[in-house]
Amino acid sequence: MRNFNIISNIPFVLYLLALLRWVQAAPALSADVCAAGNSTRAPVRFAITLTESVVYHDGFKRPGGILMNGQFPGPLLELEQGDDVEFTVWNLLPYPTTVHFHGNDQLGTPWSDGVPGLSQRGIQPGQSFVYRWTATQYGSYFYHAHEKGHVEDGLYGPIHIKAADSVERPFSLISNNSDELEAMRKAEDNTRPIVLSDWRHLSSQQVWDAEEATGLDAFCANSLLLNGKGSVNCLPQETINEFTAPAVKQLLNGSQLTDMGCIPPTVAATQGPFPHNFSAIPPGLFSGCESTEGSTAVLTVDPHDVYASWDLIGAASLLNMAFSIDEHPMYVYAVDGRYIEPQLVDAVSITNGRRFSVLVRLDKPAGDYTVRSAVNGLSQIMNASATLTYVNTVKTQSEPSKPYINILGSNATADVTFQNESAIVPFPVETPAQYADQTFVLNLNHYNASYRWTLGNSSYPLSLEESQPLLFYPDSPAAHNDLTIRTKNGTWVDIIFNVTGPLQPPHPIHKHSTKFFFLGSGEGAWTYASVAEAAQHIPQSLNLKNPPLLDTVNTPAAATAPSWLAIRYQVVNPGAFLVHCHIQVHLSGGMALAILDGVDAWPTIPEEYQLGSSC
Ligand SMILES: *[C@@H]1O[C@H](CO)[C@@H](O)[C@H](O)[C@H]1NC(C)=O
Ligand SMILES: *[C@@H]1O[C@H](CO)[C@@H](O)[C@H](O)[C@H]1NC(C)=O
Ligand SMILES: *[C@@H]1O[C@H](CO)[C@@H](O)[C@H](O)[C@H]1NC(C)=O
Ligand SMILES: *[C@@H]1O[C@H](CO)[C@@H](O)[C@H](O)[C@H]1NC(C)=O
Ligand SMILES: *[C@@H]1O[C@H](CO)[C@@H](O)[C@H](O)[C@H]1NC(C)=O
Ligand SMILES: *[C@@H]1O[C@H](CO)[C@@H](O)[C@H](O)[C@H]1NC(C)=O
Ligand SMILES: *[C@@H]1O[C@H](CO)[C@@H](O)[C@H](O)[C@H]1NC(C)=O
Ligand SMILES: *[C@@H]1O[C@H](CO)[C@@H](O)[C@H](O)[C@H]1NC(C)=O
Ligand SMILES: *[C@@H]1O[C@H](CO)[C@@H](O)[C@H](O)[C@H]1NC(C)=O
Ligand SMILES: *[C@@H]1O[C@H](CO)[C@@H](O)[C@H](O)[C@H]1NC(C)=O
Ligand SMILES: *[C@@H]1O[C@H](CO)[C@@H](O)[C@H](O)[C@H]1NC(C)=O
Ligand SMILES: [Cu+2]
Repeated sequence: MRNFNIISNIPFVLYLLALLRWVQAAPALSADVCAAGNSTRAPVRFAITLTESVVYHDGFKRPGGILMNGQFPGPLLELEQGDDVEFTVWNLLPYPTTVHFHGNDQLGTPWSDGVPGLSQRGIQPGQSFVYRWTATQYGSYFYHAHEKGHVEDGLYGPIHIKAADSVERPFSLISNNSDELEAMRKAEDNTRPIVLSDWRHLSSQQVWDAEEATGLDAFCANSLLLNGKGSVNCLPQETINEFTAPAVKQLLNGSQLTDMGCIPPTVAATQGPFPHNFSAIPPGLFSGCESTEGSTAVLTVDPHDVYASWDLIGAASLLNMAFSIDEHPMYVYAVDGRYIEPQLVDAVSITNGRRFSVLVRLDKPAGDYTVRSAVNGLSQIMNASATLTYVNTVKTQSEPSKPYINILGSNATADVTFQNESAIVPFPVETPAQYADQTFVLNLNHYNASYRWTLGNSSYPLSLEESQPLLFYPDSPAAHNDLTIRTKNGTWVDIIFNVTGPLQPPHPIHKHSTKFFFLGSGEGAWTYASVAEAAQHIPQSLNLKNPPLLDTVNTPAAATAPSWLAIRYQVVNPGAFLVHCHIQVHLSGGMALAILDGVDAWPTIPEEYQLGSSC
């Protein structure tokens, strides 16, 4: 035990040493001189120092981890709606990087969106960058790296924005009892994050190098983490085989899943008709499971509070996960930082980039309950667990807790209910314009290699992260090509994601800047010129009345046929923003597109954000 503590403190010691080194070498801090904005309220100042370290998140020794102020996940940023924020990133990593505020609309501050090649240049080693923005929205968000695959090295942390008092809560749809309502409000005020992520034993650079060397889509992770903690629990091959889904067995054609529970890269159907070099696959990419004894996250609850509230944050880089707390149903009351009519469910399925805010009633016998997450999807069999423990009370629980979900992330018993995305009703309802001014159809497919992807007519090269940021050069030749779309301010825009199949996993599509209305999705080819035309043929698949407002949504899996997904938004925030797949290896492989929103009303960039400014 003592030994473990010393090991877990090494990153912190390194962080202090690094900080000391930086303080000696750093130029005078210029942030104050460059401070902008005329808000009467002082801005909330928050700073993270990025350092590289050997880490042991799942008990496996992993060089090249990223820590934020010596921590992982990064420290919680807590705000109140309306706050102005000054988020400073000190980069002590040996390479440039940027930080993005996932789901934050960056209304009026497109220069703080954190996308290299679009809104800024990478923050160089030893340099800092101040992201200034306003918390116009409330709810659950997170910050994460947006350069190369740094998010896979652990650069992420939670953000919670307390809703203004004037914003109506949906809690009276759960109960009208005043004690219950007070308990729910109090729980909401004390919302804590549960960061769900996946973890690889190879660094993001090693994963990318391996993709280039093998030509393969590296769709396999080493472990799942809950609040940054976890273990590798190699399942016996018989268990893996027993749980292999029939559809996967068919793909495997007589072979079996790897010891990491992944589809072997030699299964041609999943990697597409492209050349591969299997001898360049490093150990641990698809197989080579090594069990570890890592640490377990503990969530404490006090039953006197009656309710607990959590932000479930989908910070994975690769995998879709099911999540549940044994014997504790959850009221999902917000999705992607926007209230909904509460849905009472036993389990949720959470994709990369998605956030659910949930209320849980603490009415079970006091004791310990297993918190479970498991990959749900066909690509891998893997799970993780944490513990929910009742404190400040006498424990009366008599048996081990009963699971809602199994290691496949499926219902463990017949009566378990999953959150249903199609049944989300926003609170309050907002209605989009009934017709769009412009429609873009973006094709999602492989592009010349298993690991390269399109979003639209072309594949967005990773090298563009190092080019001149388009926010500063909206009229350059680079801003007029297949890698950008252009919209006019105030107009309504439809984007149809046309998954041209065959055999693609769901792609978690994330749009930067303001949220979008999720109009619908379906299986089969999208053969329509517009949503209006589609609505005449498949009205049941499109919701123009009370669609959810989201910033991240999964395309339907294209298992045997193509699939599609339609979103609509109004352009209100001129600037250069990315829309992309939130699976990091797909984003690195080009599944991204730049939206030059409101090119006719382009913003004037403040002095301190001009390229080459010393701020
Ligand atoms: C701040 O106020 C000054 C003086 O009133 C004004 O000139 C300036 O444009 C304002 N700046 C911002 C960022 O609003
Ligand atoms: C609480 O009261 C409101 C207004 O009368 C009603 O719409 C709502 O359904 C009630 N909630 C519950 C849980 O009964
Ligand atoms: C399945 O395996 C058999 C025997 O090895 C082989 O003949 C056949 O071509 C395979 N089918 C596919 C779809 O790969
Ligand atoms: C395949 O990878 C191996 C190991 O990295 C390498 O030695 C070999 O040259 C590669 N083959 C081709 C055709 O690139
Ligand atoms: C996965 O689930 C099994 C069955 O509940 C459990 O024994 C195991 O500890 C879980 N694995 C991890 C890494 O938590
Ligand atoms: C899970 O739910 C499905 C659909 O309701 C049901 O068919 C299946 O039997 C359930 N699984 C278990 C293990 O009960
Ligand atoms: C999900 O909700 C939609 C819309 O209410 C409904 O049509 C569908 O049957 C629900 N699906 C499940 C699995 O309950
Ligand atoms: C991709 O493949 C197409 C043909 O399928 C070819 O025309 C194009 O040049 C290739 N692009 C790259 C970048 O290799
Ligand atoms: C893709 O190419 C077609 C044909 O040239 C064009 O009509 C369409 O606008 C392009 N789509 C995008 C998103 O650039
Ligand atoms: C962009 O359009 C929105 C919505 O019509 C409007 O509120 C906003 O003022 C416009 N912005 C600019 C810079 O014109
Ligand atoms: C959408 O994808 C289908 C293939 O599934 C393709 O035939 C069609 O041309 C695509 N639509 C557009 C507008 O590119
Ligand atoms: Cu993807």
